[in-house]
Amino acid sequence: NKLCSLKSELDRKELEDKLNSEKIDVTLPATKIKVGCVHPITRIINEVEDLFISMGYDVLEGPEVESDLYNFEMLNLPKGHPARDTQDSFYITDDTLLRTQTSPVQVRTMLANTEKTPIRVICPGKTYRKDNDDATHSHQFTQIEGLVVDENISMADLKGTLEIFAKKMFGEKREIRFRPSYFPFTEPSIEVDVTCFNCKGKGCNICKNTGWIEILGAGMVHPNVLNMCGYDSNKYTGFAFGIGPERIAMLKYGISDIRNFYTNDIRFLHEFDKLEKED
Ligand code: 2NM
Repeated sequence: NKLCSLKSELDRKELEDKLNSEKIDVTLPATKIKVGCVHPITRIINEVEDLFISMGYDVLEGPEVESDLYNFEMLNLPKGHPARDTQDSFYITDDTLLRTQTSPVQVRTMLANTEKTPIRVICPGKTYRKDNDDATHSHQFTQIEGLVVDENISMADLKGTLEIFAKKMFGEKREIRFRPSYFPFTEPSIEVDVTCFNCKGKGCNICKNTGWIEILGAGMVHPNVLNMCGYDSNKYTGFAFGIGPERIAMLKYGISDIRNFYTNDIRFLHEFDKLEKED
């Protein structure tokens, strides 16, 4: 009997020791787990994709290593054109290079569409140009190019589309204006301004006191491009536009140096984490 009570006393002590040593303070703060966040450029691309998908566009991607034919020739930039200078592009061989824009994806789309059904696409992705990096230039950047081809597509369709884009990205009260410009692959070509979202048109340092900010380039697809891509330019017309997500992000978030997007300073990237949570 003495043994029995000794045993139960020892068992009790063992349990007590175990409970004491394995005590968990449930009031202690949890160990913080570091989580990543969406890159600001990816945020812009996602936002633009969502908008155009809601308007019935498809999102298409294509190769970053392109042929000279699709990157230049088919876009009405014949051999000898200054933009084709080897000084400006990353050539890999005589006729392959890192794409300088995402329009070769649209060339591929038109060529593949033998049925000539209406095309409504945006093509986001990485692009490359042999620039010296500074506050406003990066040798690798991103683009979102849009293309609509069908019968009876006009400049008015382009204007309505870009107005919706400007309002979505910069606020419902924004207005846009077209200025004549030049691109080899569009005719006529335009540059698009939006009324300044900062000063609402009064004039400030963002809009350089003009009340307007340039946001993108666009135009009606050049008949040469349509014809080379297998379309009868007498029957079909189209519009195209090129958006620079870096530029949109710099304007929207007030970032003055493009290199911030590519140096991957965690403190910079996490600034956008806060915005993410507001969504
Ligand atoms: C821009 C400006 C104007 C453009 C043209 C084409 C294509 F393939 F249809 F010919 N894609 N994108 C275009 C037109 C791009 O970027 C500033």
